[in-house]
Amino acid sequence: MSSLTEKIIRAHLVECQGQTPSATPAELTRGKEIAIKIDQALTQDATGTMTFLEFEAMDIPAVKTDVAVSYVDHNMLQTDFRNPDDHLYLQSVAARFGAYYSKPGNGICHQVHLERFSAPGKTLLGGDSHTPTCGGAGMLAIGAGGLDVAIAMGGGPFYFEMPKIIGVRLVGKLPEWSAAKDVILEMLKRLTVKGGVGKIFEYFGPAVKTLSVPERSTITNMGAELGATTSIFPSDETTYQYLKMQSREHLWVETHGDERDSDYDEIIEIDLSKLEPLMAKPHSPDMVVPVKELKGTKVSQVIIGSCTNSSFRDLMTVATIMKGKKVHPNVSFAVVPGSKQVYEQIARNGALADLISAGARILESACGPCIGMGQAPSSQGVSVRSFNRNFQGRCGTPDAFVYLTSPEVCAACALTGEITDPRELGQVPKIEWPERLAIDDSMIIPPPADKQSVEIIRGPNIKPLPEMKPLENAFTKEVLIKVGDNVTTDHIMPAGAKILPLRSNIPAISEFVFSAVDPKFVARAKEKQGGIIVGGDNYGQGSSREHAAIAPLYLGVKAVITKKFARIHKANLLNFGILPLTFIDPQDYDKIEQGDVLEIGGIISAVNNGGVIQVKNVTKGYEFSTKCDVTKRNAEMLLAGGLINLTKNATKTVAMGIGQ
Ligand code: MIC
Ligand code: SF4
Repeated sequence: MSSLTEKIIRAHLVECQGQTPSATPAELTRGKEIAIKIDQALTQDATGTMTFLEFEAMDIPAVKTDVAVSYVDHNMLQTDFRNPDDHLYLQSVAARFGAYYSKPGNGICHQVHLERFSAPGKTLLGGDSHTPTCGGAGMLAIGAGGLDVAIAMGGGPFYFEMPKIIGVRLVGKLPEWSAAKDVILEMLKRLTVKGGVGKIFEYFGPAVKTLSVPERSTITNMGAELGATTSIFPSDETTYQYLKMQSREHLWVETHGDERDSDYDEIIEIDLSKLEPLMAKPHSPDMVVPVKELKGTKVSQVIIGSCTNSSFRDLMTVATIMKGKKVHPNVSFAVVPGSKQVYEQIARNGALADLISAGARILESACGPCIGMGQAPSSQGVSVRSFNRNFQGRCGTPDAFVYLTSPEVCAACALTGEITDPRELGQVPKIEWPERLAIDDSMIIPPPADKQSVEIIRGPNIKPLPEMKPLENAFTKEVLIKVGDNVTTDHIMPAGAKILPLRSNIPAISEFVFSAVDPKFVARAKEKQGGIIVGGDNYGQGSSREHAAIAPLYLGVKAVITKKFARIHKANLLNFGILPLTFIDPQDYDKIEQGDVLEIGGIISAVNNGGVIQVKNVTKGYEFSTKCDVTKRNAEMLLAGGLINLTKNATKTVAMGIGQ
């Protein structure tokens, strides 16, 4: 008897606290390291070029997961040679090593993966924080740094700390005009952006059957904003119908937990019938309030899209609301279909014409405005989006105000030009689902039979990884920057139309580290020849981008001291040999200032023993204690200067766990 999460983990368990699991069921102690076998891997272009460069460095002839897909969906503007260079590299490297290649235009990785590859009961590791989207189809789907994905593609297991399993019991039924988005916004309201750190949310209960798979996926997708390791739904009759519609019903298996309260570390209950339309205010996904509280706020832009809400269900809902009506004159209204499949369907059934006629600007199927690739709002503009992240500046306009909400609320705002509760619109749209779709996978290129003969194409935008040095036992360095709680990887290493195309070029992208937070950071880091970053709680939340570790490393950052790290970012720091330290007494955070010189010694033995490291604040003349909370495996790679260095040693495959 156990939760669904534990069942899937046990079926994939490769290592538990350093031991190979034996016939007796292993104790899945919360917070202790486990390793699981990965069945499927996904990459996307913005993190994927690094991932494949790392994969190449491993000298493994072909990917070993059952399925590996290289998607192109982030860097699509092609304003110069950089993006197309990346695309060519990704297409050729996927063919060379046996991964599928999803061409630009085929859609957002998570939406396409859900449609075409998701398989209940299987594990998926993706180089993108919203990989849990496929949890809506009963997969244990986890986002990770690119190097961890490269290792999984090479057949190595994925190591992580066993999270707590939180059961989310859903009861009741969503009222008219409330949506799955309101379920996850309610979770964010209750738990905040750090409430899911070290946790997996497992949804269960009588209301699960009232939600379609894309609706479930909206919820699991945005579990990333809670900081959760992942979120998962059971696989049931609804999952079967979804897979049947995709002509993939042969992959269906029924999966569920035993739904006893004792199977979970904690239970949260949400009565769907009590949920009203909700909205997250600027500049954090947990600033959630009822839409009616914001009624009347003038809106200049509305966008439907992103991996959270761009499914057939979402676009049909919006098209049905907009049919025969016109977008408000002061609103720029954009629609970004999540995949070619969705786009083609709404084109064939006429819904696209309804959207165009209403005044929508239709964009190609991609991440687009969600990651600041176009459609930046005007100065101080108010943008209402069906997306998942509204960190300040992410949209491309630093002083714009981005609100996150359901497609229903977006449509209502587009029509009225102000924040509007959709319940004012009257009759709720009814969506007809096709029983089966005409499937066209022509934009997913399978690997060729003669992989070995494929030549990998490397344009000038593809630069090799910088060299990493073994960890020093002691150093004295300045605090280059001190930041507060919930700092995101978008703050550390921004994206957007100007910076995203540099993802394959670490020297070039490192010029933008912390650029929106402190434009002088890079010059200071160079002048001081590196230093230390001090952060608050949940440091490094958000995106999985490794660049938030590699680019600071390139600038000479040796240690990051925080109150607490977000999961993926800490793993990325370890993978690239930056020392992650946490304050033992959080009050020591308050005493440090930017510019303080810190002396850190006795590092090697402390890292080896998972111990305490004393830090001397030379400027202010006091000492404080920090903890380097790492496993034996982490310690080895930290000392070697990161996982790539470790694997360059003779013990290559053993260090990665590949072939075990
Ligand atoms: C995001 O939504 O922030 C991204 C862009 O998809 C990132 C990945 C990246 O930085 O390339 C993510 O969520 O991991
Ligand atoms: Fe793309 Fe936005 Fe989803 Fe990230 S959150 S994968 S940028 S659509």
